Amino acid sequence: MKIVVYAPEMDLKPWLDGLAGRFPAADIWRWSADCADRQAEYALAWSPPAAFLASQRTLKAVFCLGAGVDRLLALHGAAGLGGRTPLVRLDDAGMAVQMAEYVCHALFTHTRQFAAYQQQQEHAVWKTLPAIDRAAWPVGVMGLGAIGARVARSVAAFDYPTLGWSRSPKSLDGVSTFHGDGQLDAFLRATRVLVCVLPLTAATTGILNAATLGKLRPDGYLISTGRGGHLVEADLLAMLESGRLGGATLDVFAIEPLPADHVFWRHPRIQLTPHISAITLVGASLDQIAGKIAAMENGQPVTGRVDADRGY
Ligand code: OXD
Repeated sequence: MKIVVYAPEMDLKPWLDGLAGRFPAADIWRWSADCADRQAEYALAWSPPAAFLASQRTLKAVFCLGAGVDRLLALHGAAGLGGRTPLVRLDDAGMAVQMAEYVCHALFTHTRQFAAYQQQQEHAVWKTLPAIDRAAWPVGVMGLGAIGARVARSVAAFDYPTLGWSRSPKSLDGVSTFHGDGQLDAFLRATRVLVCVLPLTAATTGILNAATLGKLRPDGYLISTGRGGHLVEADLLAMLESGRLGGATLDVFAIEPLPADHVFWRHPRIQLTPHISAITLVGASLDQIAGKIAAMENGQPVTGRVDADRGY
């Protein structure tokens, strides 16, 4: 078996070692432009250059090493692989629990006023701030796939009124669900803390804008961990400026790494992190990928095949 790996932003050694352990007889290599002629049956990739997939002509499948497939899907289509070579995403692989943890942390930091307690500590002030009324903090989660469902269930477990919005109808215990364009307004109007874990597709690009954020309950809050392309940055800044939104926690940006002179870095009402809300776990991901390769070799179907028309 021949397996090629390329993810310029990741340390590839554990991936190559882990694959060698799982497929001792396989020929496994790290792609580079110098060996672009070498043809593989399986590719594992994250944010590769266009030349990577374009150079591969005998692939049986491409595995995406991150949660979001938008960038790889574009290259997959451009390389003419759509239709004949499946692009396969990870099924959770330990990312959903990390995302739930991140979102809950951002939510609690804001609602439980931990920034204010931090300031109190700096001045040795011992003072109890008023308890929160959870009913006044409905949380709406956009995207209810494996990751969004875990996020919504985690938030609901802390008794925050929890809503969820997805493209097609979904039902989740303890979560009021909405779907499709027709129910987006009702979802937004009932939400105060908006969490976006949607995939980035043509339909979701720019979905966090003045019109949608403007429908949130007063003193709303945004937690954005899907993709930077969901957010119209100028609209967020204007809404923070006008006081229409109380703040935001952002993990993803239109341009990554976020340029050092970007206004978000020093904005008093923005908390940000460098795209770490759910880090790909090598062991869990390789276990899944190895299982899927074994299934494909036996002519069995695999889960997580990306639908190019849907965009995820
Ligand atoms: C992603 C990831 O898809 O980090 O953003 O996995």
